[in-house]
Amino acid sequence: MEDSGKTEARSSWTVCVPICYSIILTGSKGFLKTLSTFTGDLSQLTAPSFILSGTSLLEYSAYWAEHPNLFAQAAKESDEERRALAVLKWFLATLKGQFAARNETSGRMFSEKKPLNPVLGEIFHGSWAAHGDVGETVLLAEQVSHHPPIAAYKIQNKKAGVIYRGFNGQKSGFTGRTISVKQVGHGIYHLDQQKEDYLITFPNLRLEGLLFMAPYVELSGSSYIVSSTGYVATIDYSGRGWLSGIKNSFTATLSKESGGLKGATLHTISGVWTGSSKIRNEMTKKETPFWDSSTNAPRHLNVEPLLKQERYNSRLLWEKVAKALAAGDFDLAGKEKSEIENWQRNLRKEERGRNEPWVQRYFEWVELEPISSKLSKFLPAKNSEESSFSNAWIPK
Ligand code: HCR
Repeated sequence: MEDSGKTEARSSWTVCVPICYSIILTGSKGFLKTLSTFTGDLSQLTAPSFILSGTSLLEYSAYWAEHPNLFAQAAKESDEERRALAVLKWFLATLKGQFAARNETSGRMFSEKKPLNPVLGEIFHGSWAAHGDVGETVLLAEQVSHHPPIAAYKIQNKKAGVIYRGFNGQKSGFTGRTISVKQVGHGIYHLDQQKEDYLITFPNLRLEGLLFMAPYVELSGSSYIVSSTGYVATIDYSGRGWLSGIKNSFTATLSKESGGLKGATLHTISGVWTGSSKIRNEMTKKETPFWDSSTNAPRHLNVEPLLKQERYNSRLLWEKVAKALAAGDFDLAGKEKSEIENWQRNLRKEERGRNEPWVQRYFEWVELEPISSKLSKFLPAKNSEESSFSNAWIPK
């Protein structure tokens, strides 16, 4: 009996491996051709069916609060420096979800997938239940632009008096081997009681593994968290690098800006954002563990049942496409997707005919946003010049 099981297993491997590889190779040939003509708009990139995800990109805003206790922690700290460190820890803890978790859950071969491109006005609502002394955390995200794709979001923990709002788009280019993605937008983390704000900038990323049809994300460059109390956190990312780099490593420093000058480094945090990191107090030289992504699982996000959702809610909107993709019925997925796209195209046409452009429901575009423009002057010159921090999508 045992033997026949083995033979069966062996024969299914011998059949599956060449078939799987030929599917991948055939797919990859066309895909590589598509990549060579890539215009820079990721949402328009045609990817092979087996790397299509049934999740809308709008849902990614939930990664910001997968650790609700860290999201609310700064509000509980009694001094400014500890609050700045708490915000930095929360930010670092979001990275694994945002940039690596999908690879780990979907296996080696079918790693990062292409998310669904949200429609204009799409809404994603979710919440994390209260636990311990951490109150409920609520997320509201809206797709505020379709061309180019831009998502705006607000995450709030009323009990702690914490609100995070941000907006996010992407600019990308193909370098011949990788797709480089510059994240456009920024976030503001606000503490009600302390009346403090933290400007958060986003890291750039590279999509690697494209030639092997197993895309994964690597972060590069630096991102910053600038506080209205003068603390500045600089996070430097390095990918695997072909010499000695460790995958997903980073070094972050916290200093206090004074009189327009960057102060001495107070703390250095280093490690791997998908794993563990440690913090060194630069005054005492003492090192202690900081955060471990591999032992702190994200908390469950609650989303209203489909029956209660409105047409524009992500899960209901994409339900049929997601189901077809999950069942491997790519023709049906394509048909359902086209139906949504055509519906949207007609809506835009009608709006143009009536000369009544779409009005966003929960967010508005402001040309002069006092908080981020004030804080951005503490960013390193190159960074503050590159993007405008005075424009933002903010909650209405
Ligand atoms: C690049 C990406 C879409 C954008 C995703 C963003 C930048 C969106 C905002 C979130 O806050 C953070 C974030 C995390 C994701 O890692 C990043 C996605 C990774 C892949 C996806 C591409 C559009 C996928 C293309 C895959 C093709 C080439 C096969």
